Amino acid sequence: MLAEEIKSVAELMDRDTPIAVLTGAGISAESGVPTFRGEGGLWRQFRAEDLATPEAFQRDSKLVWEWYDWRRGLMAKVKPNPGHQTLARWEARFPEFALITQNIDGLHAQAGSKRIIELHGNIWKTRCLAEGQVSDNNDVPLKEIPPRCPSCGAMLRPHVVWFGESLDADELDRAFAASRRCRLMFVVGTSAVVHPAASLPVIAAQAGALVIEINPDPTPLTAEADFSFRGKAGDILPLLDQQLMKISRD
Ligand code: BV8
Repeated sequence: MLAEEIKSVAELMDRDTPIAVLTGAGISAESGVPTFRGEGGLWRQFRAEDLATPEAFQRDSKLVWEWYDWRRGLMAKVKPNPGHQTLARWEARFPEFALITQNIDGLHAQAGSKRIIELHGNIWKTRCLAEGQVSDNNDVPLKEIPPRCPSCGAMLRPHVVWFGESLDADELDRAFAASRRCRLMFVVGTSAVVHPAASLPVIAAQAGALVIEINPDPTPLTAEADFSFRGKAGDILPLLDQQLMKISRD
């Protein structure tokens, strides 16, 4: 069954097929990054939804920065896994390939992906609350909490999208366009509950794309997916890649 499904999907992946991939925290799970809603998704007694909000930052910027500093410490120790690496290879193989991620861990870029639509920002970037400029910051641990803008002294915030905040309009437009354009939409390692990201596979399907889900657990998207691989990203993506290589050799 799995081998046939892998073969069927690989046979759909011609070089000129426009492909879009939406990834979530699950693709980084095998690298050791805790997911949001799985075990280890908690931090002290808090949930992500309690801390990743402008209200939480307003109320206690030090606590929110401590959480991000802890996550940055974790993410600094982990490496991309074969799931990330396969997607970086596919970007080079398929002329029309869009990688859309909800993740802020930077692992797709570390794996070699160049064109990444980061829907929810990036944990390795800060933004000045006064001037708005975005800077890279890879200090682990942070030199001071909360960090301050070196040019104006105002407090910095993580350059990520919190619950209740709008996503960057350009990034979101690129994600919608890629979802409408693609003929295959892979949905890898997401519980498909956070919007507007969770609407992208629906938009793709409505535009005529086939949706392929890769997730050890079923999600609200499973019923809509044309293929649903009950497996880990680090296993299924390399299996698809091996089949692709086999087909191009034959
Ligand atoms: C917005 C950055 C307009 C910060 C994040 C009701 C309906 C629709 C929407 C809403 C609603 N109520 C509220 C909303 C809006 C809200 C939302 O969607 N809430 C949800 C919880 C219902 N959305 C927003 O607020 C968004 N903004 O809508 O703007 C607006 C403006 C003003 C007022 C209202 C609306 C902003 C959302 C962005 C939030 N920021 N991250 C940070 O990370 O610190 S979201 C956060 O969750 C991460 O980005 C994460 O990626 C994302 C989604 O989670 P997943 O990636 O799916 O991770 P999760 O742990 O859930 O699942 C992991 C999956 O992997 C599981 O399925 C597991 O089985 C699987 N897995 C595990 N191991 C593996 C694996 N898969 C493959 N391989 C493995 N080895």
